[in-house]
Amino acid sequence: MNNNSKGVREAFYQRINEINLFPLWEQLHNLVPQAPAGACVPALWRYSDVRPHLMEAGELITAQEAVRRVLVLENPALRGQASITSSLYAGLQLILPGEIAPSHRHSQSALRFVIEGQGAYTAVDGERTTMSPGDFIITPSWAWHDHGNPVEAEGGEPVVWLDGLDIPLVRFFDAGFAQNCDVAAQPLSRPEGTSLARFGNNMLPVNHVPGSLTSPIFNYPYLRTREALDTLLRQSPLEPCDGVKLRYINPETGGSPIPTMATFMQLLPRGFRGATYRSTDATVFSVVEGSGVVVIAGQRLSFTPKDTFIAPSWSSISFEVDEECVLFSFSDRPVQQALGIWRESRDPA
Ligand code: GTQ
Repeated sequence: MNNNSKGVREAFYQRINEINLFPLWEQLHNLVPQAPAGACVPALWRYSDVRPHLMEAGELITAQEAVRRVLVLENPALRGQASITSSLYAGLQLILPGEIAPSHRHSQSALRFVIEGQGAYTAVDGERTTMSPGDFIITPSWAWHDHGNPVEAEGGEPVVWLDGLDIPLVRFFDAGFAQNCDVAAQPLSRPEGTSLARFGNNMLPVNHVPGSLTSPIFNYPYLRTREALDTLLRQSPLEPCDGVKLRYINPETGGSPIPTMATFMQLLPRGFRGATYRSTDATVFSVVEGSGVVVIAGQRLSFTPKDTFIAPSWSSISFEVDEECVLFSFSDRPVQQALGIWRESRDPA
């Protein structure tokens, strides 16, 4: 037997395995793949399938006891990891009239995208914002936040939103801290609307000194976003893949509102047949208005309002819709861009 025969090599691998070593050359192609080859698969959650379970959860446990009453959307290929993509977490959170989800803070950044119901609020750093369907709300890393649904004269309604957090990313870095507040609802220091007035009108307070990586706006109201998309649909050429698509920004920097997550809203006009594109940021979509079909890596998925679906990294994606559709989406794009590894490719129309 010469030195490079299979048996001699196997025996060598077994010996070095004893002291936690392995030969790179057996794995190099997996460790440095020619193109993204993650486990994440395309998936769609129909809101009509999830909602009854969420409402049942509302009877099983209070928001107070659960702290956050959320059904987590797990990628079918990443079960047990609380991940919708390899870097991001998503869940549907329910808060019933009269409930408070008590104040806490953590290193993980969160976004909320309101799916159903009126009248709930999120409080962030001493200011409340009332949540309406289609609003995009953020809770910065290490900011105290609580959610509530005060009982109005009419009795109120269940409120549901999509939570997007960078939980898997922070876990990857082993960099997560968390704390509970000693009071359920944090004390308020500013009237509602202050942040939006200060930062949400293409202006900044004259002596403002940027203090964090996260946007000082914490509710980006749907009404304004919708109006911008509608105007652009009538006045500008369509982008062949995206229709009309805008990204949310931190007005201090022009970058993403949250350092770890980019967020987008797009409008697909009636009869839109989109060109195919792909990008390295696996993307979570939430359907705001309209029904249609998305083709992800050759799989046709039909969507209707309030559904959630996911396009994995580097899988081809295109839209085919008969009705006008509005889609919210988020991904880890700013992290990849900061690292210089983000890529995108678009088919010519
Ligand atoms: O609302 O603070 O879905 O801390 C998961 C973890 C929501 C929240 C989640 C959280 C929250």
